Amino acid sequence: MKMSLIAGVAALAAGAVAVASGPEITELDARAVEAAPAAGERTAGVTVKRELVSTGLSNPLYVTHAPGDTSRIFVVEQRSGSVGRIRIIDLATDDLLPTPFLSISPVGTASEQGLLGLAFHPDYDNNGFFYVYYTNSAGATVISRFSVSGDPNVADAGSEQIVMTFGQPFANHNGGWIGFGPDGYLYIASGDGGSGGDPGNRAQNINTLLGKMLRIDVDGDDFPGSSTQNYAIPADNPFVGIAGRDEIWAYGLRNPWRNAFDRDTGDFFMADVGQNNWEEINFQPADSDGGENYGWRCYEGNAPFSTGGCPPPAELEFPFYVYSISGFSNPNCSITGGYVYRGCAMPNLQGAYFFADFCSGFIWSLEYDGENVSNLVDRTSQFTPSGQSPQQWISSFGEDARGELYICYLFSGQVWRIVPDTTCPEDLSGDGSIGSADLAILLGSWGSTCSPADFDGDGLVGSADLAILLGNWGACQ
Ligand SMILES: [Ca+2]
Ligand SMILES: [Ca+2]
Ligand SMILES: [Ca+2]
Ligand SMILES: [Ca+2]
Repeated sequence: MKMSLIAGVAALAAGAVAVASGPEITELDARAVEAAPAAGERTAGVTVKRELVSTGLSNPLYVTHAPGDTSRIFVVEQRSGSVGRIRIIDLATDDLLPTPFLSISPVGTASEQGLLGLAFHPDYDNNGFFYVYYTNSAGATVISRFSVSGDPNVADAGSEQIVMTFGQPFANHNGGWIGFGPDGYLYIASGDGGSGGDPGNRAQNINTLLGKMLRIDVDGDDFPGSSTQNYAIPADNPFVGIAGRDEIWAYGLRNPWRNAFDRDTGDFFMADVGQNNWEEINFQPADSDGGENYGWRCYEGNAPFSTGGCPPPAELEFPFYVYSISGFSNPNCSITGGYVYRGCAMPNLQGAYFFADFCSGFIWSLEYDGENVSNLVDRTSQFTPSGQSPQQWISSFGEDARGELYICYLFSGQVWRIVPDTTCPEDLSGDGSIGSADLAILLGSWGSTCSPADFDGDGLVGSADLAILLGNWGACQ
């Protein structure tokens, strides 16, 4: 009986889709859109909450996905003992697979050392290559390529090829984020080498790889005589042909802890951890030629830190957003950069850049268009159960293939998902009931692979979602 009902509903849907572009449906759709908040208030007006995805991880500090793979996310575990691991979560069930995708041992075990970054090759589907950033047992940075095995859920542990390695004078400020840009090149955040105050003045020194955003071409090898340098230099890197290391894309960074390209615009957001007073977010527009000096050790945020021998302020790129960590009982200590939301579940949240503070667990979002910050929202309470303190130790955000966002909590070993704060997800029009306006929206997105009308989360708007909507017809409960 139930099956025939669903089949009947599907047939109804198929018939309705044929007229989905007709005047009546279009009008309903337009009305539904008009009911949504105005563009300038969209992201600020959207409330979200978190949903537990997985627990029991060992110091999770990154979540990412393979290109186009909507079925899984990959979680980076910094270390358990001296073993750094990559774990897989099956998004159909949110189950954490018991067998790691990859284990790397030994990794450094002091301070901020361990497995810190992961990025899949843009052509992973065909070549099976992915890249990791870790500090080894000597504390040095290693960026390596591995390959997937015949089992898509297990990497070939023997496939390591070192791409690049460089020393780290101290155990902190290793950077560790890596990611492919829209240009197909691998970007690498290195950190200033550590201690405090950049005692070696490395971030401002264009002859060292520390304190930088690097940019390399992993598909070439400009160093055929070296087994530990397996990359090429993009010809348009800013220091090619002039003084300075050719790998450098931008400099003057202290410990850029989590960076992201806006997957829609290509703009680059770099969150740089401050020393004692200011946390900052830096911006690089998609059309940048690179070479920016983001100012560290000369400036912390917008405040002079140690300006001896520094270029004039006009030659520096200052952050577009800062917040204070100084002062008695200030709970904030260290920024954790996130992502510009471009997911499917919350269309009105498009364009909101999420970030957090590691120590306080505070979470904010804002919009930035390259000139102005708008719609800054402290979302901490949206992620905090009533009567509790904010959960601390946010080590990273992460993004799945659809653009939905995740939050990693380092010491509690948890990964959470950011989801719409609604008890009535079928009320697509937001008018408080489930009815014809919602049906029109669903039918208008029939077959879509990216829509809030995908209620069952299978990646497609279809008959199962229609059945859910019809089954809940009426007032939101
Ligand atoms: Ca080589
Ligand atoms: Ca050069
Ligand atoms: Ca409705
Ligand atoms: Ca669906």
